[in-house]
Amino acid sequence: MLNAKPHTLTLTLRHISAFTLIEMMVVMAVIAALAGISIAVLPNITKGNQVKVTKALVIAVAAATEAYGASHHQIYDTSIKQFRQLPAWDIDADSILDGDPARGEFNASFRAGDLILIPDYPGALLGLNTLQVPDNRVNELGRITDSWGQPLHIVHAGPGSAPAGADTGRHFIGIYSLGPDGEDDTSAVTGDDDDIRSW
Ligand SMILES: [Ca+2]
Ligand SMILES: [Ca+2]
Ligand SMILES: [Ca+2]
Repeated sequence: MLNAKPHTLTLTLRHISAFTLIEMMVVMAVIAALAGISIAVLPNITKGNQVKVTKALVIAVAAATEAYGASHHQIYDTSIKQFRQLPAWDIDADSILDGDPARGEFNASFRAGDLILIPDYPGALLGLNTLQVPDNRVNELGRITDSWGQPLHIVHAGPGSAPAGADTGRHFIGIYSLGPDGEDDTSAVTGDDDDIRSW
């Protein structure tokens, strides 16, 4: 009995030591797993926020263009010396939302709807006092950009030819972002359709 007690005690200590080591390894494995999960989840959370921010932006821009009402601007084209009716907000018809005249070559006081006398007029949108866009969302050309730095796009459509999901009964103006993949899926889907649209 006298010899048995220390022996038992030794075994118990060894048992505790071994168990603690296994526990520590389990805890470390759990921490490693959680860290791995966090790293894997983080980009998705960020992407989700970027999509939300861009969705809010395209809706705000669409609301401002909608409130303005006009689907065309009358432009005096100095190259042909006559007036032309050009699509409001995208007078060069490249589907990229035009920029801020104050940042382009047209550097003068300006109100949306003013007559434009130069052919390379960069746009009217940021001249609207109904639209507030943070400076970090406007690029060097004065164009409004999405969460991935790409300029927003615009689609004009006459009654009956508006894109799917839009009100087709009137002239339609929609604003969209190319989305995370940077490709235009509203004109032609490339891979997944991840475009972020106002409609
Ligand atoms: Ca354009
Ligand atoms: Ca896209
Ligand atoms: Ca795509």
